[in-house]
Amino acid sequence: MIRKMTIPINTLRASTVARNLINTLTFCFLTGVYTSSWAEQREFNLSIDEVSIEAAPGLTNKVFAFNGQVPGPLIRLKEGDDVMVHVANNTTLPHTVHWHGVNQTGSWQQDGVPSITQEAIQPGESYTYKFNVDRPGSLWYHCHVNVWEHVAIRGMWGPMIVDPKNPSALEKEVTLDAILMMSTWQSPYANVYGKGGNPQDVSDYFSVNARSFPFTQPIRVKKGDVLRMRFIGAGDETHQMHMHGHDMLITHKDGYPLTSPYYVDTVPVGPGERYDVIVKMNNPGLFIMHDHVDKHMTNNGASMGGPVTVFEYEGIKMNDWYAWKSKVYDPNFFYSVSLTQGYGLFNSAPFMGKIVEQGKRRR
Ligand SMILES: [Cu+2]
Repeated sequence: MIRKMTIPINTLRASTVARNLINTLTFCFLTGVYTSSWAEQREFNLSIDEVSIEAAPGLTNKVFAFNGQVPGPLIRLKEGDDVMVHVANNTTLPHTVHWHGVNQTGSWQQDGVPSITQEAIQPGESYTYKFNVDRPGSLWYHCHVNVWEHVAIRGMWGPMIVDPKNPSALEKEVTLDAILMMSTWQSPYANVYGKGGNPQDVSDYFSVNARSFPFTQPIRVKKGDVLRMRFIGAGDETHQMHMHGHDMLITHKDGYPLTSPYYVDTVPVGPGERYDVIVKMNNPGLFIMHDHVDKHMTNNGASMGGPVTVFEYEGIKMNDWYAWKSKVYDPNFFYSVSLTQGYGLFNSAPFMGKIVEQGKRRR
């Protein structure tokens, strides 16, 4: 008598998975190709919401905010990952999302440009983007509809950091990471959706991570730290970011590693640009970093404002007259905490705005 043999489905599945894994490992070992075998599938949700943020003293600004915050959430990936992002437009105007720095090889329809690669996502509608992150580095994402308003003065941008498969020796030394997204504001349109950002309009507030001094934050370090700052030109003006007391080694431009990294004390961050700099924190004290376009150091003409931070070394005494003596410290203002937490999408509560009520959305 032949005994009927039954194998539970789960066991079959498990053995198939194990066999595939062994095949993959063998393939990788024999060929040295690790790319596709280790690519992760990552799936995220992004909403676009109408909220207002307090960008500076006296400036409450209505924005179109990814997940209700400006900057938008940090998206952290690894080179080669396959990404799916579901975007829900909860606002009163159309938008798209462009993944700036992703080359969209073989996936040009995912490039997020209205009337070129897709129809804009209408109010109340959703859209799913699928693409492979074929380039590592400091990337970002932003709307591509009426960019002079939505991107320049309405906060539709966020960071997307793609780790390289093979970081340099210096990159491996980094002990502290920070993301600095530069932009400007036009207060006459702060409360008027659908207007602003035209050539005749003048920016009167200037910010890093959507806040102007004193609403910005210090970067707390200790001697021996190796700090990487990723500057992103998210707005419409060039910002000359000048760090006191230290040499900044520019290692990457627009996510690409430089064959000859070079030292600067001022980084020119223009619209769309990204610069990665690595700084050896070896000079204890309190050192400012600020925009050297002097008028950017004001809030609506009043000094001191704008995109300012201070490197506060551990152990340095703060005098009573120090501007940030009583500052409530947010260690994640430059996404420094999120950047230690691996891969995924990271919201940040302090960046969240207040919901703009229905009926008050338009002028
Ligand atoms: Cu938009």
